Amino acid sequence: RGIQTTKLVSPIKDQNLTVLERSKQLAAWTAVDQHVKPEHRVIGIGSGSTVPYVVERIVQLGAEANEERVFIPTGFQSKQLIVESGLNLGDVDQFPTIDVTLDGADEVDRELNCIKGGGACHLREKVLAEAANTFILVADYRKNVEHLGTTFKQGVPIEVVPFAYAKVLQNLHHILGSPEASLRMAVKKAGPVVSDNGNFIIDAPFDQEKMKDPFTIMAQIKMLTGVVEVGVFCHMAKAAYFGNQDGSVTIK
Ligand code: ABF
Repeated sequence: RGIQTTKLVSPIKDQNLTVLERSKQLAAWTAVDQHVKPEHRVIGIGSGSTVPYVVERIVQLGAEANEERVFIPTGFQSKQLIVESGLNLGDVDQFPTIDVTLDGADEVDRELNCIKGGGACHLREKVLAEAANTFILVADYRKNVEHLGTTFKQGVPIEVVPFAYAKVLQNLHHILGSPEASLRMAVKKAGPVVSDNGNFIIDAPFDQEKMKDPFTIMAQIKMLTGVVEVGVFCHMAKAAYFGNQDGSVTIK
């Protein structure tokens, strides 16, 4: 598909934010303004540090409309965010069709493929992306890349069932050629990171050439027994919004 990059200059001027935080806010506010429609009743809320600005804007714009809406979280963090913002909380098993889901990303390429899962939430994030009629990415300027694996060096996040993690690691090393794949550990190596689903996370770096074909990487990893979900999302997003350092927003 031909992706057009459009730059908007946002009117937001909040001097209390750092340039990076402001860029996240710009992306989030612009995306909400363009994609959350008055008639939308079911809205998916993703994870990460950009998404709170999505909720901030939704709260600002729609006190009345929000009373009629339900918000579906991708994990513990976004559940807290929804509840603390006074919005109605729902679940995807009650609402398997979502009008629009807005979520962050670790990297987005020129085809709108992305790496997600730096926050260990990519399984639920993919479910909500798939359930949505419209899936929108919001991110700061660091995430806007030509090819995946350019700036996000920790690799492809992979959620695995704990019983299978050693075998999956071995297969990633030997079969898929990711010798540096490793189990993600909690701060101070207190133990493995455990996802909201009770699973472990592996991070698997691949070389630049392999990452140029993200669909194949994703499909090959997903075939490994014990893998629950891969943090590569191919052709799922309708658009991506990146806040820039100069106060503009790039839309892909
Ligand atoms: C989630 O949060 C993830 O899939 C991704 O790992 C991360 C992006 O976070 P941030 O908005 O903090 O860059 O969306």
